[in-house]
Amino acid sequence: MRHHDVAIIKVPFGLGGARGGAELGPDELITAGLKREIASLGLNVSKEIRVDCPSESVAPIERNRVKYLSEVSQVSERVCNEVSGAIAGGSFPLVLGGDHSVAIGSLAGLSAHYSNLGVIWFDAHADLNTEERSLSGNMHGMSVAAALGHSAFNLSHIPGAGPFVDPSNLVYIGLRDLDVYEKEQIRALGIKSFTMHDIDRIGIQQVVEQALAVVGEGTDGIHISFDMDCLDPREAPGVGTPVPGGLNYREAHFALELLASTNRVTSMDLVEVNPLFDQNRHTARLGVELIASMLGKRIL
Ligand code: 4U7
Ligand code: MN
Ligand code: MN
Ligand code: MN
Repeated sequence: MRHHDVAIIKVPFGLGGARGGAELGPDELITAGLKREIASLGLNVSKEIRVDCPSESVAPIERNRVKYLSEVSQVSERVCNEVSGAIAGGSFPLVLGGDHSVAIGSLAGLSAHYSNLGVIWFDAHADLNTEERSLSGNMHGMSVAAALGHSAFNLSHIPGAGPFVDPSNLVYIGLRDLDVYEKEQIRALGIKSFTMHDIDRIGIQQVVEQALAVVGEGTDGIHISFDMDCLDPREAPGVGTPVPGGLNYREAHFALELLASTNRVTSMDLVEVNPLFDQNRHTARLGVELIASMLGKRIL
């Protein structure tokens, strides 16, 4: 880690998700010992921000296409400002979700500081749906589309905000549940994707090294967006949209350890911890451990 200061940005928002509970994620991660873990790495929590999030719709839910668009927009704008402020203050922004729609704000905030940002998206899903093409209307499945500027979702009123990411600087790791439209998009845009099949075939080390070759080349920052559902549900049951056949415990840690050792990662989201489906705080504790690996924790 190049940074000594970590800004914890808690985003207790769940309206972008498929089912409630992700809004409880940030507090659960804190309770599971996140700050202790960061301190034991010799790092300093420079600030701990709690983004004010709506918990129920103020307008009637738009049921047909996209759910809670105005709430997601509001939260995105706030997260964008906090992430941008953290970077301006010299801290490593650590965004705690919340459902994955919070990443729209992260990427918007980052785009004000990086002209060529690399992004590694750890997820069972590609989150590439648009309002038009989504089968669920849930915005946590649209964050990448929003960041690529494909969605009607528009944050251009936020100073400095994007289209935030170039598809050639984006890599997926852990994919195993894609909608037809998402598959078409991945092919059409040529997004480098390491599915579970690829991880089985070449191993997580090769996957991360090849991913780094894509996001590390000519980029001025690397953002990790880590959806806990990239893990196998046996490792991480406490998520809103579990999919069998995911990363195991050591694969997830090893991937983040390898990324940490490059000293090139400049920000991270950890999202989709859903305490309502967790067992004995297992997923939150694993989330804390994985953040520690990303922040440079070594076994020896
Ligand atoms: B997550 C889904 F249809 N693709 O759009 C959708 F399968 O942030 C899932 O990765 C989205 O957890 C999952 O609703 C979003 C579905
Ligand atoms: Mn999600
Ligand atoms: Mn996701
Ligand atoms: Mn997912």
